[in-house]
Amino acid sequence: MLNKIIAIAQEAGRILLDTSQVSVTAKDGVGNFVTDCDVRVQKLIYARLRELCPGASFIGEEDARHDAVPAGACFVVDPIDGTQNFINGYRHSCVSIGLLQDGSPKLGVVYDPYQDDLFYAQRGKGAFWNGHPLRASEKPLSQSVVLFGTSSYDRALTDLTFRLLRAIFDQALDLRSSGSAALDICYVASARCNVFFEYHLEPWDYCAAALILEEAGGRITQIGGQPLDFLQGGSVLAAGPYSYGTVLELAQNLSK
Ligand code: 2AM
Ligand code: CA
Repeated sequence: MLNKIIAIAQEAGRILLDTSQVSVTAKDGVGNFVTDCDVRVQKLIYARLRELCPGASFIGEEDARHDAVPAGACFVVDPIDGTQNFINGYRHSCVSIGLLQDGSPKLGVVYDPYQDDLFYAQRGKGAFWNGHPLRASEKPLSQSVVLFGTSSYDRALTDLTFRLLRAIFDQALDLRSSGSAALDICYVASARCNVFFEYHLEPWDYCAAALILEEAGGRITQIGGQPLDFLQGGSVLAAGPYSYGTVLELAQNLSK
């Protein structure tokens, strides 16, 4: 099953690499776009996953919302995470395929075709990058490089985002912002960076990467410490085990 899902993510990733002309449609919010390629790649992934696992449900960016996380097997798919990067030719986007079993993540595959970076995990079996085991960084916040997303499509979150960012920056080494939440979380899982946060994301942005980070020994919750929401989406705080608590406390102090 894992190898077949990896092959599907790689097939989808090749389409990102081979696509130079994209037609862009605006969605709700500032800078929220979908391309014809997102739609085409999602259709391909769904068709392949249906062949592999008939009867599975799907949660994805272009689908109608469910009332509850479906029971049984449910794929949570982002055909292109980092759509703005993709539109601009920034070459930092990925395909993300998560699998929930009765609402709990069982498998995650994130593939960046530009770097040929393949991140994957199965619950209880560890996390891997291109075949090598992953371990999240054990550095404290004072030795951390911190990734963040701005939730740019919802400007009501801007003030909160930048207040937390300032509080973190004062205690950390440096900041980065990449435009792909799924890759950001995988970068935390592989200790390329140490912390990621964003005040609003959708389940397909983080479902697969969340399991990869947990299997690499990292922590991932909402910014208030609540478990991730795989139905509605919400905020995300992802970190290594020794920086997670410090950032959680900084976020809690902001809302006092
Ligand atoms: P996308 O590229 O699939 O749109 C940027 O930090 C992150 O925010 C990306 O992972 C991006 O996913 C995500 N994002 C963009 N628009 C969003 C929206 N309307 N709701 C939630 N997440 C979004
Ligand atoms: Ca996304």
